[in-house]
Amino acid sequence: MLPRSLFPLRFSVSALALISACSGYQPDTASPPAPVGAQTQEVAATPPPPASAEEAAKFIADVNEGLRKSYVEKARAEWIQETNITPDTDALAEQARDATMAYVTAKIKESVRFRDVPGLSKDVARQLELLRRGTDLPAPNDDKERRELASLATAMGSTYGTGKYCSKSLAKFAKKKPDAPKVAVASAPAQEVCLTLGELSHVLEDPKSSYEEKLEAWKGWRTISVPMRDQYQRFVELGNKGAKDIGFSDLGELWRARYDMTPAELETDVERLWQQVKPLYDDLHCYVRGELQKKYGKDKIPDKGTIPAHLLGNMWSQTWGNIYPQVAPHKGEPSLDVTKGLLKKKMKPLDMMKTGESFFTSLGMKSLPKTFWERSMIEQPPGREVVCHASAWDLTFAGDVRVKMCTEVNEEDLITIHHELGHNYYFLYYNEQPILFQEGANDGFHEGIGDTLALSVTPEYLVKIGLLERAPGNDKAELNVLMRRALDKVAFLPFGLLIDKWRWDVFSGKTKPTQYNQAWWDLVQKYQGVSAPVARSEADFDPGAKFHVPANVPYLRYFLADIYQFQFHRALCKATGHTGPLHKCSIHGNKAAGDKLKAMLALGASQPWPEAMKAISGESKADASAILGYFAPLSAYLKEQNKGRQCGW
Ligand code: X8Z
Ligand code: ZN
Repeated sequence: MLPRSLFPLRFSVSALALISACSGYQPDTASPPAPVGAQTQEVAATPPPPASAEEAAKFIADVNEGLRKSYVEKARAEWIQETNITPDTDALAEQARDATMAYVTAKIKESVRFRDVPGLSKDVARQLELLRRGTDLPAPNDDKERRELASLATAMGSTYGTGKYCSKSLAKFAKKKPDAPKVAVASAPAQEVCLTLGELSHVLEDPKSSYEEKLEAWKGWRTISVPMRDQYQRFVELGNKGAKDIGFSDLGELWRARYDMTPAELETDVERLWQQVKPLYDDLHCYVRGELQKKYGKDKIPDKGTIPAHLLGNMWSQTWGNIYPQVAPHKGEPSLDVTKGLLKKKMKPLDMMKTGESFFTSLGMKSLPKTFWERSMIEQPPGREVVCHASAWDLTFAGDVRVKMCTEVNEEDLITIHHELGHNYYFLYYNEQPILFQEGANDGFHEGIGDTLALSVTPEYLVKIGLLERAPGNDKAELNVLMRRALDKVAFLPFGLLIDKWRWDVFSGKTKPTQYNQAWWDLVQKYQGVSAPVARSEADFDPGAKFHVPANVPYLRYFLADIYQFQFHRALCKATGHTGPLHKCSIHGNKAAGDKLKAMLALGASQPWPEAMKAISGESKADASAILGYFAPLSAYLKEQNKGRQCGW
């Protein structure tokens, strides 16, 4: 997490926005936000004298100090809560969130008087803008409403974090608890057991679990979010109030105002990127549906239909890597079984973390601080409730970085480790910046760093570190490797887009509370070509069963990161002198690539993101040609395989 987001935040990297000569978007100053709290109300009664550039600089310096204090207090309270959820830690975290929300919102409102001051330095002007756009959840003016908002966020976060579904028929999927009897008596009637998200996810991931078991796990997890429905509705009302009070039409507009372009320009740019990658997604969807049809039959997966959401190996159908064995192009050829390698080497979560760190240090980057190893939560601790969703933390803005993960020994978590460490290294390299610049160039950059390195986890690299005996030596095996990667990276694209499409419409009021669930499934169907395996209704609240909704973490960042990481990979590979196909490149061990990366990380949010993009790639726009180029051989294969199939849904 980046402690600056105002909510159960974790990695929530906030925004940045450009005020410069060439910026298209200037905030609407015609109707300055209403003042907040007694102090500012007094100010409003007696208009302040015109502010000077010096005062603005002093204001920003003070805010940086105030933010440091407030964020650190909040981060500590949240760390304790998320690694040990109890009514007491909930209450303390809520207090800290409330205090930060009050502080940040008050400062945003105070900052209005400096906005148009002549002679502002570029840095001060940018920090003023980042302050205004940086919060994921501005507080409403009213103290009571602000506290209510903080309390709703805590309640939803805890409901998600402690959510369980109890079942007899899925009891065999529960992890053996240390105090459970070692030998199960086969004839004994099954006891009801309450399963966590991790355990329910295993049912969906397991190629041996039945259609019915998968369905029960899928439905079961969605029972945990039903109580969030009314809370979320109120949360939206209050969040929107807060956004209006700082001059945005709603919370969605605030979230879209962070990309050095207008919210409308952002939507157009995102649509441009989606149209670039959609044909590749459609081809993958068509192929995967055809292969799954072979297993489940046409009655379950009809031609030209959507894919039932519980058959793609993931609770939200967001990445499909777990069904790789069912859809591998060349089943006889060796594939990359990283999990097997990890288990064979008897690696523990800590060893996996060390492997992740060694990738970063191989690029000439520093080692993680000693405190990282002492203070991180790398495995799920026994006997207490924790938020298992992986996150990276910067507690002090001065090197106390950590991860919180319930790591399991498998390939997916090895990749997640690289993802989280990418956040931690960003923290470490922009530590010299003022707090308001201690952000990613935009939030998609923050999400894309670790993933960029993970793209270099090639067969050759795995051989180098002893996780694979031999790199696959022919085109068929190579295609298997590309397929495995596409099942994560290409499959994710529409999912990365639709969560915030849903929230933008919810925040703007286009989607009414009575339509929450229907609107969600309409988007899943439209973008992913996936549908709920059983009828859903407005008594359900399926969006709440995805972490980022109750946690209020914006999601567009992951869509952008999915595009950017291939752009970064292409640029870093160029720096290593790599020629040839992009999917064959690994930057591991290359200092020139490391230097380029470090230079970009150190900028933080001090420049508009196109400048950071230039620093690493020489390009100044997001460009999906890198992801398309990377998967070009697979794309040709998919087209060939899909001949005679009716694609689309
Ligand atoms: O939430 C995450 C990370 C933490 S920033 C584990 N991710 C998204 C998700 O799990 O839905 C990474 C990829 C997408
Ligand atoms: Zn992340």
